[in-house]
Amino acid sequence: MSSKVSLTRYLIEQQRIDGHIPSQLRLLLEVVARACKSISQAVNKGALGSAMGSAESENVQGEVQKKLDIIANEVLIEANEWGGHLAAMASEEMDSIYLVPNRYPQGEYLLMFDPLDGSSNIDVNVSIGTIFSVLKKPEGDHGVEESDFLQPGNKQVAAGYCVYGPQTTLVLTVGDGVAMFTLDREQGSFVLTEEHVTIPADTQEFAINMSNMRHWDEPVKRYIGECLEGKEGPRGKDFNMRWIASMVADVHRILTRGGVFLYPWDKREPEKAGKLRLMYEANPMSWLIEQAGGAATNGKQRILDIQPTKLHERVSVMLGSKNEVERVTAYHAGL
Ligand code: P6P
Repeated sequence: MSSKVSLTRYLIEQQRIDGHIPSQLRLLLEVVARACKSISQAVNKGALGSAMGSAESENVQGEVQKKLDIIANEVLIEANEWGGHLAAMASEEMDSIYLVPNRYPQGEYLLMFDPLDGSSNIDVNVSIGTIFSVLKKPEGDHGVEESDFLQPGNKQVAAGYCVYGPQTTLVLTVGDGVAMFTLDREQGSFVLTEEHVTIPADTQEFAINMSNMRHWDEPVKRYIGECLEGKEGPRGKDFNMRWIASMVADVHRILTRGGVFLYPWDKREPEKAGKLRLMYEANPMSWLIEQAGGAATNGKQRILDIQPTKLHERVSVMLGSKNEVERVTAYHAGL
């Protein structure tokens, strides 16, 4: 019988192979995975639990919070604050950073997360997920400040998400490819179900919210317009479209079968660089996509090279199958 490889065993064996996972980082990833299991349980209860609906409050993004947004945020904070592996955390649901209380040992890592991405889908039973990104705290014995988090995505030491769909699947990279772990509810543990995930360089499937078409910049209108022209147009092939309005679910599909995802800047709020957040949505997802052989840009530069200036800054996102991302990026350069 083929023995199942648990998340713990995978992390230990990976550490032996390439030393990418020091013990404190392994502890961090296992704690985050355990927190995702708890969030999955709360999400799966649905209307049978007491966590559905709006929390009648707004987050720093000005978005109405769902009860589960707040619960997921609290689960991640409580799971991680005492372990001694973290110095501080940051979340889409919190205005400022969260310092590990002095009563707990301080660690060397910074954890950022969107505790429940796509939460507008909760009440209609569509897949949602948790996205997380891990940085190292900069050297020095100063206390942690918000500026310590403002590192480009190419400084991440781990990144991943957990998608709460027909299966609960944890997807992870520490810089040596992408691995997927499916929650075995009978055993209560994540089991390795895919590793060395790769995305085909070409695709015939794009993901974008078409209702915003009239607001897009010309290069995006040109790119999507050519996809819509199909076989008769310059692309010479037909395209299919998907939009789940849950980045985790759309990215999971792309990691599973290829595709291209776009949430570009548009004219509705021209002062904002885009809708999605750089630090805890675009950066972790872009690293996963690149580790699987794809590409991720903001139309002008590699997302992972963007130097952040604010914790909750937004960014235009184009990611997925390499040849498609390179094409839409070239259109932004007028090519
Ligand atoms: P729209 C969810 O709110 C989210 O942040 C992403 O997960 C998703 O891709 C996007 O916004 C959906 O945005 O404008 O289509 O509802």
